[in-house]
Amino acid sequence: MSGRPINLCPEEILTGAAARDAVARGRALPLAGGPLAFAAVEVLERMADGSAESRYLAIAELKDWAARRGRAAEIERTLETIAAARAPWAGFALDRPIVMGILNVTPDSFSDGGAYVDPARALAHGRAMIEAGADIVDIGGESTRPGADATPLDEELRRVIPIVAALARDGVTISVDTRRMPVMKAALDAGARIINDVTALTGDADSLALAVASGAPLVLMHMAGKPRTMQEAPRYDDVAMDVLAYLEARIAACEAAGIAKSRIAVDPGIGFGKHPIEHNLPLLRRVALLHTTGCAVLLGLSRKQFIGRVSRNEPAGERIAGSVAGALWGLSQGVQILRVHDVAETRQALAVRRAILMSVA
Ligand code: 8Y7
Repeated sequence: MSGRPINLCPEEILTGAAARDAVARGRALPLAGGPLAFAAVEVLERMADGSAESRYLAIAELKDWAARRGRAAEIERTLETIAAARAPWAGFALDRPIVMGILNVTPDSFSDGGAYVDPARALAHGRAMIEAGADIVDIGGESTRPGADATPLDEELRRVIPIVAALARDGVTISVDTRRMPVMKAALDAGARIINDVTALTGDADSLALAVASGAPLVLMHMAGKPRTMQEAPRYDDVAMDVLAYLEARIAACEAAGIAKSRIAVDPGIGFGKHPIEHNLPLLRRVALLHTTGCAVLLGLSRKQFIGRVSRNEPAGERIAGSVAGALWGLSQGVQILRVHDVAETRQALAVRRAILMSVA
């Protein structure tokens, strides 16, 4: 049934026994098959001018509302997708938060630029993040900070591949942060397991075919425009609906090429072609909208600029508490994977959250 695009963002998210009880009584549905449940949704309906009209409906009200509009079957399918258990991703069951630690082997990254260009220091930092509780180490050799110039391919390979190979020899699960097919291929050959592409396989004409052939799990991130120019004039009709539509199109392109959805994690791309306040904040508020893809959701907000903007304009190194707060927000919305610089601090916060949630059976 066609009509105006309608998206559902899970709301009234419950935890623990309250979640189980509400699901058992049919008042709520599991959120992505996890321990949280949602008892209501924000219905986002795309208007003719592109903007989103919003209404909040309890699950029971939603069914009547959809039936009156002749959209009952479609809304039912969407709810089923949001509620369904997620397949394991990259060998992780997704029954607890997955922490991806960031290892930038670049001279010019915004938060740790230059700290880990030296291979010995990069290796030590990768190992320290594993010690601190990282599940994955994300290795990148090209800065995607706003305005950054492209790194020559041979330079990106020279920075990334030796570190991938050394950490892979330790048995570390590695994702490679790159938009270039030759870097993906060399990294997978050197022992990386996961492709993390901020261009969602649009940045290199050969990357989709490589992703298909490799069988590797993927992170597809939303970015508006290219890093060089993305922050110049980002604009959206409705940022959350637009990001979801882009990611759905990229998932469809991957599926058409032969990639199973279970291999894909989606990511809203905080800070990539987004105004720090006007776009990042409503996108984070509605991050649960991404569960309608049926894929695992990865969130990367560690040390990003918006944290300083909503606080006291702290520099990147002083945004750790805000980063942890944002990570906890993501978990409260059912996000399964967190990409962070500060693994120990994030792990501590997760342990406290988990202990509180588990204290009442
Ligand atoms: C992200 C990312 C960066 C992110 C994913 C930074 C490479 C800027 N941010 N990859 N990469 N998600 N998947 O702040 O948010 O680390 S680079």
